[in-house]
Amino acid sequence: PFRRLLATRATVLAEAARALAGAQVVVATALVRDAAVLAARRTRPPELAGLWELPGGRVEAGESEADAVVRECREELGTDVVVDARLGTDLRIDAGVLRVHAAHLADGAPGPRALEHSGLRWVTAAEVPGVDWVPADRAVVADLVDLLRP
Ligand code: DCP
Repeated sequence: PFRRLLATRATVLAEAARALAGAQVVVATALVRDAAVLAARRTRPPELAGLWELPGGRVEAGESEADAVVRECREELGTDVVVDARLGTDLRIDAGVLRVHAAHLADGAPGPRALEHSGLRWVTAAEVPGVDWVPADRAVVADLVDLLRP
């Protein structure tokens, strides 16, 4: 427990340092429904096209990470989500730092549609490791499996 506490504090400090350095934050959404998470197939850039991601995008100025998750899900999936807990730690990507947030569909919200992706699929815990994820998202596979386990 003590080593875990130290590791947790180191992670918090590293995140604070990156925030002070002004790294661009990109949010990704682990949208969960019926013990499955939504994977979305990217269309760009060429090196990521065809690979699957947790949908999301850049946090804009004056926006919280949760606001950005809600906005990106409206833009990309045409639906309303409620943001739950952070999942995993900061992931370094070329664009800055990627932070995953778990979420669920808001009451009465329509099912997601691929408005900006070339496909959507609901993935169970058993299927998560076999998905052809974009490199950054592959790092949260274990956390996704834990999240989806009953
Ligand atoms: N990214 C990722 N994994 C995700 C989501 C995003 O690795 N689950 C990466 C891919 C991009 C960067 O983050 O390099 C930004 O993502 P998007 O292109 O989806 O974000 P935006 O649409 O906000 O950016 P822009 O319109 O500027 O391309």
